[in-house]
Amino acid sequence: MMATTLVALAVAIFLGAKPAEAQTLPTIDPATIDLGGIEVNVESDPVSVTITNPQGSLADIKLGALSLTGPNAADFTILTPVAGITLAPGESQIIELSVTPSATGPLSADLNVPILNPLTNQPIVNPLTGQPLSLTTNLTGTGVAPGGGGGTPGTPGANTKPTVSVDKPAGDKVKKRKPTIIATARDAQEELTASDIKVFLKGKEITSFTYDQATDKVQFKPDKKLKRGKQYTVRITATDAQGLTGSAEKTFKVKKK
Ligand SMILES: [Ca+2]
Repeated sequence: MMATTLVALAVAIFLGAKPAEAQTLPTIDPATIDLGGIEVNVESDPVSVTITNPQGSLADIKLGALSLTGPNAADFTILTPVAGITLAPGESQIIELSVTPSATGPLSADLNVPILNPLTNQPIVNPLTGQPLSLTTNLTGTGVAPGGGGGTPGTPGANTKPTVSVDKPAGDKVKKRKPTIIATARDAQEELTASDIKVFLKGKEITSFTYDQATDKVQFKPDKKLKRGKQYTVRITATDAQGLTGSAEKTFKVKKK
């Protein structure tokens, strides 16, 4: 008996039998969300929309199975499973979503929230359109290239590879058989550490170098005396946290006496 009465009431309201009651339709807020620039294959921060069954509404509503439609629906994720939740008059439900762009360029999708009659589980008909009542928020954004940016809002600055240069020997000849070799290795985005740097002499890795973070200087001496009249190549690489590597090489000869 009670249930029948409520169904009749709900239908009457949503059929617009009483024009004043039409204002008590559930709402979704906001109607549009721009997520801005999001790096490709990186999940955005969550954004939220709120479904409200307004105070003054005379019937409960039930949220149906949420869906995403539109050209980039597959890139968006509904983080809050809310299907089946019933909202009494005055109650709200927040739905969180995120986007993980699969490609660069504009993104667009619609979140659709069907509104059901909790007693029948059937869609409530929007009295204004005669169509099943479904609330929609349009989500937009832009997939941007990793490390790219070009000033798109919300885009991290470009990452650049470390810069490396060999300072000493300055020329292509050295007198000493154990010459001091000095290089500079720095990164524009981060403070490098010795573990980011590799030093090779004639292709063999040297681990006895020092790296001074304050001056960005790499310094070492060969373990063994170099041979006079022979040519040597020193190679120094530096790799940043993102895996970008910069390097420098210098070839020099040990002078004959
Ligand atoms: Ca860098």
